[in-house]
Amino acid sequence: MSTTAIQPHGSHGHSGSHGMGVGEFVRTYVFSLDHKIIGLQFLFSTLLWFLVGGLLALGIRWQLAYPWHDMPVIGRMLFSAEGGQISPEFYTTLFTMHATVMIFFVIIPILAGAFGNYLIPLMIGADDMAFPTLNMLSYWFMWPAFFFIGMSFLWPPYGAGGGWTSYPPLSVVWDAAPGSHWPQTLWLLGVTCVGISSMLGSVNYMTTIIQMRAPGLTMFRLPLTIWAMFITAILQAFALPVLTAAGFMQLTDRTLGTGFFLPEGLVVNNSLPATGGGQPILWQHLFWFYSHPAVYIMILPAMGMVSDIIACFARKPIFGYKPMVYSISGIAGLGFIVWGHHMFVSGMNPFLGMTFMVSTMMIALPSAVKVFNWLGTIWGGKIQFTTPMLFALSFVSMFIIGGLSGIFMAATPVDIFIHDTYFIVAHFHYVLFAGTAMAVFGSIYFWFPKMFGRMMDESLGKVHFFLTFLFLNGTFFTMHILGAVGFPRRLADPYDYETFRHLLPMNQFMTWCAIGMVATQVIFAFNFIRSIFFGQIVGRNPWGANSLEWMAPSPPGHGNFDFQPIVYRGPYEYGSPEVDTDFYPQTQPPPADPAKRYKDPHH
Ligand code: HEM
Ligand SMILES: [Cu+2]
Repeated sequence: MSTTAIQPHGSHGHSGSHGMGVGEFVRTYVFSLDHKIIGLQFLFSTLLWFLVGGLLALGIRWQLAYPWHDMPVIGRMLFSAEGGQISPEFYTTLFTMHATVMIFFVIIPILAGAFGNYLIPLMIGADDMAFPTLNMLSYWFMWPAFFFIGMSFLWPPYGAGGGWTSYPPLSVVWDAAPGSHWPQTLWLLGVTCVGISSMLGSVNYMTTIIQMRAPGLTMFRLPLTIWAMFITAILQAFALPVLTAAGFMQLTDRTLGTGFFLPEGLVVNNSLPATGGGQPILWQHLFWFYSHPAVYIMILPAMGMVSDIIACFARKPIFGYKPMVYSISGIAGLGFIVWGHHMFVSGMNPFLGMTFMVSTMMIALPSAVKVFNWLGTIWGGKIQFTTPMLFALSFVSMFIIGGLSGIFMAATPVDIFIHDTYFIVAHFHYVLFAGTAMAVFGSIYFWFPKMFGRMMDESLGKVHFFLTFLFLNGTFFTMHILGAVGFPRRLADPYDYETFRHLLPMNQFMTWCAIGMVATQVIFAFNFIRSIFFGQIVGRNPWGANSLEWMAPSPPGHGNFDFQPIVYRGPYEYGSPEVDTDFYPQTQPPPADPAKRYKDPHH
């Protein structure tokens, strides 16, 4: 392993809580500039929001399985006025808040905020981010967002109900959704703050990855996690300003009487809105110009992390490293020209619809390259079925299901039939929950020993994996069947329509699977919290991995490395003939004796 000892950075931050004043505690753990602490702050906050989002989902599921039945226990607490039942207005708030929380407060910030922050400097051999203060701000901008969304939810009587997509005119006309007067405005402010937070993060990630790589770490020696974070940061930097500007326009439509998104002569609730002359469809274009790339912001980092986990536990080099990099870039590039596939039924010109259809289908190509390369990596490997590996393998297989349903929907004639049905809900839960969330779990189990210097319990981890996997398929696979027969999304009582009444038992099955899935997460929470304090203590590199973060102490001190890392090769040299171990750290110098060096037979 490499060498030159360097002075660790300024000594503050080397924990040891005794003798630490309040000011120092606040500087070290609250307004910290250290990327690791900021990453953990993001991790803890997003895991808490994950719990909130999960409970909101159970509220939705309760109504779909037992419409207008009293909700056990919590019903009386939450809506005593309605006799413990969910009202149609509250149902609207429930699905709006569930999606908002999961997308803007869980998936996006856990990938970029938690893992991006924690891993980028460590995996590139740097001591911190390029702009630590900006980094701290990016976390603290989440708090106004938490506050605004919390207020928007709790504001009596119902909270925001415009859906996570906030389509006008519903979202612009005051009180178009009952009681959404203030909550919708607060919702917009909240989402704007998340946008600012992400933007501060992405500028920092791009600069850090370009500028601060350790000596010898060329771009094509970067772990795929870092490539994915890099491309995601670029996606964010180009897509986000559009959403932020559009959100701002919606705010002024609501508060200052502009008319960007309201058509002329619109009548809502028997009153004529004062402004008009705008275009509701304009919002859809602007929103999806951000939010389609955003679905890749919600999966590319997961794909990167899964690649690292799979190579490590197959004990083999990643199959097709460069094609992987090019497909991440290809997915990101194509992601900018497909947004119209969310709008096939908006009345757009059919020719335009066709270009969106074709470009969307093209995304299947780089996606398939990635799946193929993951399979190629596993093929013939010495697979170790650790908990992180199980989650990573589940990511790959579930992403295949989610990707395939995406290709169905990309075909305009098919989508006209299934748009706004549970088929769509099935699709995005396969990519976002069965995909990204499972990758996040795998990554937590994988990098936990680095973060806390202790292991999570493997047996509990496997129980957590198998139950989650079972219940998630029970919940989400069934949605395809519902969707195929037209069961509508976002409706408090689809059974108003006689055609859907026979689907009630299927919905009850899904609801019990969903309850099982949320309950299973108690095992995870227990394991996570217990392991922070009592998990088995580990050294620097418990999994026998190659990338730089595993060369730093576990957990790394302030400034990360206690030596200057020098990089000799890429991160995937597992099973190399040059060494006796089946891994070959990026910092380990090649054998001194040239005869022992491996010669590529193709050169
Ligand atoms: C092979 C790749 C994919 C294709 C071809 C595809 C295609 C589509 C299409 C055509 C729709 C619109 C359907 C409709 O509303 O009628 C859609 C919706 C959606 N997709 Fe995908 N998709 C793909 C991958 C992904 C991934 C990777 C994610 C997230 C990680 C994702 C998340 C979503 C979400 C959240 C929606 C629904 C948004 C909403 O209406 O609320 N998709 N997808
Ligand atoms: Cu899309």
